[in-house]
Amino acid sequence: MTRPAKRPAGALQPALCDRFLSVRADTEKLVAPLSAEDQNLQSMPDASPAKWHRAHTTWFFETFLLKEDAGYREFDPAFRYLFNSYYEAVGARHPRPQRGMLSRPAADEIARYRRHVDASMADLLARRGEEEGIAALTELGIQHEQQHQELLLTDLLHAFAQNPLRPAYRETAPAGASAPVPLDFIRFEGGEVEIGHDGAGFAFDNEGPRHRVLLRPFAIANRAVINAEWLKFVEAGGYREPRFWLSDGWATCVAEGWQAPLYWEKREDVWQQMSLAGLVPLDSAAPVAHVSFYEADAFARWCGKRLPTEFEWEHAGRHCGHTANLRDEAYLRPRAARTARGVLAQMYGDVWEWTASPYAPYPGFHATDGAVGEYNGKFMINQMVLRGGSCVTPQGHIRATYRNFFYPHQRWQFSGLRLAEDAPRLHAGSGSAVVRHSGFLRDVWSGLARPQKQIPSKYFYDAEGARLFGEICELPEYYPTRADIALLGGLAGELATVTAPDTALVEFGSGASQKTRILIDAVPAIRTYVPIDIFPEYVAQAEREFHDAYPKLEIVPIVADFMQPVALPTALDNRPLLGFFPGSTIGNLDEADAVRFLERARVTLGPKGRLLIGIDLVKDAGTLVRAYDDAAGVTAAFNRNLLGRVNAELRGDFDLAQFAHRAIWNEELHRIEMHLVSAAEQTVTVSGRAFHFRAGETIHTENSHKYEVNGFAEMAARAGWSLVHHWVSENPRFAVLLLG
Ligand code: AVI
Repeated sequence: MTRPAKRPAGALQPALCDRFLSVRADTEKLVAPLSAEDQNLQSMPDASPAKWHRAHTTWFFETFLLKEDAGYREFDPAFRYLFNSYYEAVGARHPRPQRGMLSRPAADEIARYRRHVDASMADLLARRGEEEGIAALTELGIQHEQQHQELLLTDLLHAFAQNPLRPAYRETAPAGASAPVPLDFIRFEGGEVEIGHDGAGFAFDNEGPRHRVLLRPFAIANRAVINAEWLKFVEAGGYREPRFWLSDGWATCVAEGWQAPLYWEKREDVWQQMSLAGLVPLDSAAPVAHVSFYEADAFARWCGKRLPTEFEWEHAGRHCGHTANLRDEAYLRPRAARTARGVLAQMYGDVWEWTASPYAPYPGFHATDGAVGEYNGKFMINQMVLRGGSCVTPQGHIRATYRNFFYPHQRWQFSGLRLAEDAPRLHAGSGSAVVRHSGFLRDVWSGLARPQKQIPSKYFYDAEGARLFGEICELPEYYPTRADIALLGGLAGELATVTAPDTALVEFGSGASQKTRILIDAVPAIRTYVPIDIFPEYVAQAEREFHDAYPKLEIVPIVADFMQPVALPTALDNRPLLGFFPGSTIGNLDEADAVRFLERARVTLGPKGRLLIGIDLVKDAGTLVRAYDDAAGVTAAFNRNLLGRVNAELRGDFDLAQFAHRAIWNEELHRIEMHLVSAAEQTVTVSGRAFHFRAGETIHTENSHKYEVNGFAEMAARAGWSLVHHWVSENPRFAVLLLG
C-alpha cells in the first residue's frame, strides 16, 4: 500500500491540497484488500482493472496539471499511451478491452507512480494552488478520481461475480430482516421550474447551464423499487412477455437471455445475490440493483407507472435534504429504506435511478476548449441519464443536479429505479401546494366504518384547505394566530439574550413559515434555519423566500414527517438547536400523539436542544366556540372542504349541502371538537364502498386541545422536557413555552 505524500510546510492551499491527498489516499484504502492478481482482473470491455483505475486517475493529474508545470519530471513516457482513457486530443491509447493484459507495469510500480504524482501535485499546489486554472483542474481531478473509485468497486464486483467461489471484497454487516417501507407516491404540482446547477460550488459541465423547464403535475415514489417487487415481476413472467418492453429492449432481453437482474442466482430454490460481501441471500426490502434501462422501463410499464424524467427527479430531489446509504456507510450494497411512509427516501445513495431522459446537452451547453472538454460532452448520444448516486458513491460527491449516464443495455452499475406517474390536476384553485394522497383512502374507509365516524384532521390541508386556513387566521373570532404572533413579538428580545451564538432554528411543520420571521428578525444568534415539513413545496417555498429575505442565513430544508425522529444533517452536530412549533398545532394531536411528538422532537434536537412551543389555553366556552364557528362561515367551509377533497380525490359522492358544520366545547376532555352533521338519512359512496348515515349522525373531523401551562409542562415532562420559561397573554389566553 502507498502512503500519501506529506503536504510541504507553508503550502498556500491547505484545504485543496488536503482534500487532494485524502481522496488519493481513499483510492489506496479501497485497493488495500486486493491482491496483485485481483487488481489486474478485467472481466469485460466495459469494466477496467483496479490497477488501471489507480494508474489512470494518476495519469489525469500528470497530463492535465503536472506536464504544464515547468520542471516536472515525467514518471514514465510509456504511461501516456497505457493510461489514457478516451482523450483523442492527448493522443493514441491502449485499447480499452485489453486493459487486463497489462500485467506490467506491476502493482508496485503503479504505487510508485502514484507517490511520485502525489508529491509533485503537493508541491505544485503549494506554489501555485491559488491560480484559478490550477485549482479548477485539481478539483476536476479530485472529482474524477472519486468517480473512478466508484467504478473500481463496480468493476471489481463484476470480476468477482465471474469466479465460481463468489469471493467477498469485504465482509460487511449482514442485511438483517428489514421490513419494507410501504410504497407511496408524493405529488408535485410542477409548473416552470429551474433545472441545473447554479454555479455555487463544484459541478461537472454537463450539469449546466441552469435553465427553466415546464413540468406537468407528477407524483414520484417515496422510495426505490425493491427486490420483493421485482421478484413479482420475474414470477409474473415479466422477462417472457414482450408487450411491456421497448423493441430494442426486448431484442436485448432475448439475445442476452435475461431472466432476472444481473447477479441474481437461485441456489437450492432460494434467490441469492452476488455482492461486494460475496454471495448473500436476496434482501427483499432492499432496492433492486443491476438492472438495465430496458428492464427498468419494462418493469414500470408492467406496474402501470413510468420512470421519472431527469427534470422531475431533480425537482423532487431538491426537496430531499438527507442522504441515504452512500459508500461511507461501508455497507457497499443497497439497503432497505428506513424513513417514514410518505417521505422521500433514498434519493441520494443505495442505487442510481434510471430516468426516462436521454443524455443530451442542456440549452446553451458548450464543451470547454482543450482536451478536458472531452470529459462529458462527447458522450451526449444514445445514453440515458441516471440520478442520485449509489451505495458505492463517496459521501459529498452527489447532489440534486448530478447527471450520470449509461447505455440502456448496461447493468453492471448499481442501477435501479424509482417509479413515477402523471398526477391529475387538483380541483379548481389548487394553486401550487402539494398533497399527499396515498393512505387517504385507507383512513377514510376505516374512519367512516367506525361507530363514531371520523376523518383525520391532517387531511384538511390540500391547497384549498390551506387557503381557507389562511382566511381563518384573519377572522376576528379566531384569536390563536394573532395571540401567538403578539406573544412572539414581545418575547423575541428576551429570547435573543438566552440564545447561544450560531443557533440553528428547527421548525416542525414549517408550513408558510410566517411566524419564523419574527424570531429571525429579533434573534441575531440564529445562523441557520431548518424548515421541516412533509409537503415538499412548502419547504421549497420557505427556502426561496428566506434565501431572498435573509441572504446571510443558512437554510437547510428537510422534507420529513415531524411525527418521526428526523435525522438532521451531520453539519448540525454540536450546534445549539432551538426547535419551534408555534400556533398550538400540538393541540390537534391526541395526548398519546402529543407526547410522542415531544419525545421525537427531543431525539431530533438532542439532550441540549430547546423547544419553543405555542399552546392555546382553556377559556370560556363562548370565546372558544365562536373561534371555531365564525359568523362568516369560513370554518364551516374549511370543514366541508374535507368532503370536497374526498369527492375529488377518492371518487366520493358527498352532497356538501347535506352536512352541517358544528363546533362543540368538550369540557371534560378540554377540547374543541369539529364535526360534520348529516342533515338527513343518506348513503354516501367512496371509491365504490357505501357508508350509511342516520339523520343527525356526525363525522368527527378535528380536536383542538386547550391546556393549562402546568398541565402541559407535566405532559412535556413525560417526554423528558422541563419548563425553562413561559410567556402568557391574557384575553384571550394563549401561551408560549420554552422547554429544555
Ligand atoms: C392548525 N390548528 C392549530 C388549528 C386549530 O386551531 O386547531 C386548526 C383549525 N381548525 C379550525 N380552525 C382552525
